[in-house]
Order: sequence, then C-alpha cells, then structure tokens
Amino acid sequence: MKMAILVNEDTRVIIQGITGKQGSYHAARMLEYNVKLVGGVVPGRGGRQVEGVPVFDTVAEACAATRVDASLVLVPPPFVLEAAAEAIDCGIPLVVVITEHVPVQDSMRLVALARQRGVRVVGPNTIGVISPGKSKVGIMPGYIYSPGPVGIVSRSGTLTHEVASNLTFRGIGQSTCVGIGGDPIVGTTFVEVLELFRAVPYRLVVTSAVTGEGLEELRPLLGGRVSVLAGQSGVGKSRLLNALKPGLGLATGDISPRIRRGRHTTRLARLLDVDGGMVADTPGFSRLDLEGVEPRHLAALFPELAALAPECRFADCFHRAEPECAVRKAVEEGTVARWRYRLYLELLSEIEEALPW
Ligand SMILES: Nc1nc2c(ncn2[C@@H]2O[C@H](COP(=O)(O)OP(=O)(O)OP(=O)(O)O)[C@@H](O)[C@H]2O)c(=O)[nH]1
Ligand SMILES: [Mg+2]
Repeated sequence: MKMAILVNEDTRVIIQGITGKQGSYHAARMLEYNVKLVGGVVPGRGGRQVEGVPVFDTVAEACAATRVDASLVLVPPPFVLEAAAEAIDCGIPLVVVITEHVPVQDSMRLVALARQRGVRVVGPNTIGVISPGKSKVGIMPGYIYSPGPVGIVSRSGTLTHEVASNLTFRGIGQSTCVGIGGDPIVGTTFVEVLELFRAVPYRLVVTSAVTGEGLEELRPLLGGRVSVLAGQSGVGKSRLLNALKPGLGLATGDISPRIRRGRHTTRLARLLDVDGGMVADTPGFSRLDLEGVEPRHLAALFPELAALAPECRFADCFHRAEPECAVRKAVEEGTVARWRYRLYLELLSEIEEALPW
C-alpha cells in the first residue's frame, strides 16, 4: 500500500460551497495544509474571494479558468445532487462529497451518473481523502496524519482519525487515507480502494536518509546487480547513497527555497560499489525528456498497460478512443489506476506534439 492514491501534491482542488461556514473554514485549513486550492463555486457569488481563493458561479467557469482535478462538495443535503452533477458533467475526475444526510435517492442518481461518466465519487457522508504531507481533499485535521507507507480505508471518519493518530504516535506514517463514507449508498467501495492501492505495478520502497527508514529493505535489492538512481535534482539520490554507505562522502546540495528544487549538485554519473552491487549516482534532471520514444512504444513503458495491450481489438491501439480497447476497459473497471492512464495520455500528447511532422 506504499504509494499515495487519488490525491497528491499536484492535485488542483475546488470547494463547492466555499462561502458557507463549513466551506470557508475548510478552505483555510486546506490552504494551511498546502493544498492547491484553485477556486470555489457558489451560484450567485461569482467574483468574490474566500481566503484569497476566487469564487465562481458555476463549476464550468472554474474549469474554464484553470485545471481542476478534484472537487470537495460542502453544500447542504438538498443541493448535493445538483452540485455534484455539475462537477461530474465537467469531467472533474474526483468528486468528494462530505455532506451528511443526502437523500438516498439522490445518492443513487449521483453514483449512477458518476459511473456513466467515468468520474470517481467518494462519499457522501465522508471525511474525504488525505495523502499525508502531500494534499487532502477532505475535512480531516491534517496534523494527526503523517506521511509513510500504510494505506487506510474506512467507512468511519472517527475511526480513520483514531487509527491514523495511533499510527502517527508510533512513528508509522500513511500513504493515503480514504474515508469511503458511512451511507448505505457510496460512490467508491472498499474493494475499489484496495484495487487502487494495488494497481501500481512497481515494488515501492519508502526511504529516508534522515531517519534511516527503508534502508534495510533497499539493501538486498541492490546486491548482485547494476542499478541506476535517477530522478529530479534534489530528490536526494546522493544523500541516499551516503546513508547506505557511510564514508562515501558524495556531495549533496540544498534545495533552492525559491524554485523548491535541487541545484544540480551531482555533475557526472558515477558507478559505485554498494552492498555487493553496483549503483550509479547520476545528475538529476529538471524534467522528463522522452526524446527517442515513439508514440507507439510509449505503452510498453507502462507495465500494466503493456500487459493488457494484446487484448485490444486493434494491434496498433493507442488506448485513446479506439473501440474495444482493453486498457480503457480496465480503467473503467478500476483495475488500472486512472492517474496512471492519464499520465500515459499526457505523455503521449507531449511526444506527438514534439514530433517534427
Ligand atoms: N529530510 C530529508 N532530506 C533529504 C533526504 N535525502 C536528501 N535530503 C536533502 O535533500 C537535498 C538534496 O539532496 P541530494 O542528495 O543532493 O539530491 P540529489 O538527488 O543527489 O540531487 P542532484 O545531485 O542535484 O541531482 C539535501 O539538502 C539533502 O540533505 C531525506 O531522506 N530526508
Ligand atoms: Mg546528487
């Protein structure tokens, strides 16, 4: 369960009902937690600001002004269906409904509509979703959660807090905590959340050069083979190697406070002896460069997409809009993580745009 699902530090969030007592309170709490809160929506209140965040009359206007990845619905029960339907219509991929006492009939319509449009609804009657240290689309108090490897799924908000705060107290962090909501009808079930946690097909090891977390798990993976440490400048590649092999003394550099990235401290790739294997420390990059990858080869770089590709009707399927595409079917069914699929589509467009013809 090591990796965050549903929300991360890049998630751009709006609050529907932001001018209300609940809405404005939680807007402030989310900003404190460094959530990318990009707007609020309240019909008739467009043009105002709450906590410096712009308010729009409709979700469509908010989406026209900026990219929105998630909506937090904090409106009174009679308005939930209409508000959430607006977000679903705009194709916002994640809609989290906090409101309690939503009429069951409305929840049923809401969930059916979301399924039809391929939008994920969490709730109603939930505390929402938090990926500690990264972001939250929810009303939970951030300070009782801490980043780490454990995923939590629960119907109960109070029990989620309880379990998370006990874990935190014992030094065990959480990747993502999902309140699925206490109502009889909810948009996302236990099983669906578990599938999301499982849908990332890589072995993940969470490490810290400061606390030493994960180092003993990583060591045996390095022995007897050649590995490459790659990643953005400042993610801590050199410092991780120093922690694995005291005395190595590789130079490390501070993160620039202005751009919040590293300063390209490591200038040359170097192959080092670590734990009975060879590990290359490499210069960090500023951005991912896909030069040399052809559009039709991109899916092969996503193991879970590559595994499904032979089941697509067309051998040259780009998994975009082709009929009988096994990849899109798996995304709809939740067996492939939607964020991975979106990443694939984004990279595909990027490669196509960079082509000379
Ligand atoms: N808190 C914390 N800080 C870390 C960790 N790993 C690295 N840092 C800090 O992050 C900054 C960058 O670390 P480096 O090891 O130089 O990063 P790098 O990935 O080698 O960067 P380049 O050589 O520029 O590509 C340094 O200030 C490190 O002390 C970690 O596990 N926890
Ligand atoms: Mg380095």
